[in-house]
Amino acid sequence: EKECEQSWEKTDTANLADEPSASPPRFRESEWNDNVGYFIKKKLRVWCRLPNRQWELGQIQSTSGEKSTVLLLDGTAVKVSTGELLPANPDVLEGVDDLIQLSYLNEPSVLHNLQYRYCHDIIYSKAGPVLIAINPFKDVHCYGNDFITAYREKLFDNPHVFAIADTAYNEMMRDEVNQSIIISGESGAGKTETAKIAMQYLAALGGGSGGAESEILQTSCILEAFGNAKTSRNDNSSRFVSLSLSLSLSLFHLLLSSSKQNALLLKILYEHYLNELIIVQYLNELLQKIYRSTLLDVVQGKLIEIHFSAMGKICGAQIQTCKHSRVVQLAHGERSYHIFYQLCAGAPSGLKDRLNLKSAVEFHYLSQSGCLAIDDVDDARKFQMLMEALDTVRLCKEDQDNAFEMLAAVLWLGNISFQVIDNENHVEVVADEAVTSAARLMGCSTQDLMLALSTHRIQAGKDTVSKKLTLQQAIDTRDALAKFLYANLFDWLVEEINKLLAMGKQYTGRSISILDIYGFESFMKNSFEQFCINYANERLQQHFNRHLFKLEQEEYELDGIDWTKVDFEDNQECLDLFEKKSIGLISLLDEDSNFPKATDLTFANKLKQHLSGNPCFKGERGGAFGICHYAGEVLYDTSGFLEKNRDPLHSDTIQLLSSCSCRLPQLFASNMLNQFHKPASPLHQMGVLDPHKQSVGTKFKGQLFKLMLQLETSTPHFIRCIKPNNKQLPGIYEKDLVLEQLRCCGVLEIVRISRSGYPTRVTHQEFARRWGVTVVVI
Ligand code: AD9
Ligand code: MG
Repeated sequence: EKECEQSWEKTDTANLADEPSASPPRFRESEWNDNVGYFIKKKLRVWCRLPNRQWELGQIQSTSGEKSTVLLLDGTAVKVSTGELLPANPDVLEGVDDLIQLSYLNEPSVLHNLQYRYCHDIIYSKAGPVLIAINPFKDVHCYGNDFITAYREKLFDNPHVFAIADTAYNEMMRDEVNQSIIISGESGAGKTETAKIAMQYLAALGGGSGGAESEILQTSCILEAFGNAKTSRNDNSSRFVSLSLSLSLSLFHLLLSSSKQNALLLKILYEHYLNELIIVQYLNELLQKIYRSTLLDVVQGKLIEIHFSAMGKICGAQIQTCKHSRVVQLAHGERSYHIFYQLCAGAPSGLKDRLNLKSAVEFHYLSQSGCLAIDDVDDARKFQMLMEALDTVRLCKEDQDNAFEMLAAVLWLGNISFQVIDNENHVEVVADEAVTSAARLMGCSTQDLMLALSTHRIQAGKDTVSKKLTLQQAIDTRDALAKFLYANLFDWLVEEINKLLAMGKQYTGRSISILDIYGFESFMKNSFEQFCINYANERLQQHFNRHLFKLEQEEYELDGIDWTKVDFEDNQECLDLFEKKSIGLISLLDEDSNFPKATDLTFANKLKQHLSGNPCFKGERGGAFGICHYAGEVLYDTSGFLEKNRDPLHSDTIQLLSSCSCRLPQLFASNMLNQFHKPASPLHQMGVLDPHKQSVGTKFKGQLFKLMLQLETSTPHFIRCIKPNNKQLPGIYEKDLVLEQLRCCGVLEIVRISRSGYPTRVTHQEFARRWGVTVVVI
């Protein structure tokens, strides 16, 4: 807090409410040199960049040639070149709600304005149409029912998530167009909290139709237990990494069945333009024409879609998520999904006995990272809350028990160990408590499980030959089984909740989707997981750019407005790097994943060979490569890339699961088998898509594609969450860190566009509908 306050001691904040008309005339920053004299005469404040690159406030005392003497707030005088000065805004503009209102729009002014507000616990600001939310890392007391009422009744109009949710709601009701609230930001910036705050508001607003709203709010608790984990960046980080089958396939099927022409056109588009949003728009139009609706079923990250009745009452919700890979391996200091620790700490004794549960430290998957607890979090208490939430969404006791059995099975699988039996490193499973418990919980015989984890059956002509696995192969098989069970459990749970949320309700098609997508990540060591996460963020960034820069400016030009184009960072090159057919990162990865002799190192070399021409790619020594993302450069380590992309699960394991007597393993296995035995669709026959060969990376690309499709059919509202420090502590505002985040989401450019653009817009039809006069001739 102290750090925050110091810089403001000498600033006059008393006349915040004054008319901003007292501000000097705006001039372009390029005209600054001509106006220095004016600043001296009027004793106006300036930003002065010191040798340590930090900007400080001061007043110009004198100027000679290229140098100016500036008196800083702390009384020291410094001599700097005039190029190191920028105009500061007058006191009356201190802490304005919307950055648009600033007379001088330079980086230090924007940073200062946000910092000023942050120090006064005002964490929300506007940058034109975008809401900026700076994570307070403490309770800022602005989410109570009194605030909800005040925003609803328009007594408050200062920036807030509630105000965004209110606008989305009103626009949905008024224009009958679906809305989306897209929340982005780095890991730990506050996206999930913001999504919950938006849900809280919408639930309050649309409540009153039989308790659907409380069910919806309770889903957060369940999703977080199963989908979130502690990482080094965030104690409650959302870890939804997609491994599931691309549902965009079903979209293609639908379209194909509609017309042959469309199919051909699609094929061409797919082959040439998959990395362009053109196809998304095209599909959209097609969809709207053919079905008069949008498809609302897939996604990755987390998308909560809240449905409203024509009267604006909540009539249900659907959650879309995707699967993860955080069960078997953890970095030091991180945790696996919260639910495991909650179950170990909070299960009542009867359940504990049935599952043969021990404390978390005794399970290898949990103890390996040296981190079992999170400060100030009581896992046992959280488990009680989870049980209550499961009851609220009406998941029956039997299903709850089945789910807990699967969790315990995963934990016991992790404790299974192997014993080397010959000098070729072949192994047998150690027959101990771990394997018997895992087998019992899954509902198979211990013998079968031991066999499935230590041998691999191969079809040789008509005979089946059984081959023993090496230690590493056996460990991989065990881990793949654990991951498979967990990923399927999560999907099953979400599906069950969706069914319960939809039960007995008629959807009107009106909805507000809240997208909370995992943030951009850059660690010391970045692997396949970060690769997927950052790719998703890159796609979302393009959606953001398109709506706030490209479309907006195109509209001004179309309307013939005299308009100087504002440049923005286009990230198309980076997306091409990922998506380009045959020579994109994903294609090259697929190619090597299917090539038995390829290694992580040969993969890295192949990338260097093919991608060095793309300015966003940086070949590094050894098995590493760098990507220049919109948010900064990230160095990736290829070790494990090929394996993670292949997602190995032997048919032996699937067979084992189908033979289990417990319901869930059986169900998971049959889902898996169904996927393989689906009749080939026309697109597959055309050779456009082949789900049998789809790798993790390609499926992920398909899911993202579908997400963009859904977002493109709704009116977007953007919230940018900012992380003010890496310590997860309140009151610390690290300017460089904030600036980096503001830069990479183009806040300054958005403000520039918004303040010279239209304040609002409606089409002729909308205008006529809202304000038109009906003439009745009698
Ligand atoms: V990640 O990409 O899932 O790793 P998020 O979702 O961006 O990340 P999250 O919402 O989990 O971050 O926020 C991190 C922590 O910041 C929370 O656990 C809270 O302790 C804290 N936070 C975030 N927003 C608020 C807020 N509006 N008020 C109080 C907040 N605390
Ligand atoms: Mg999150």
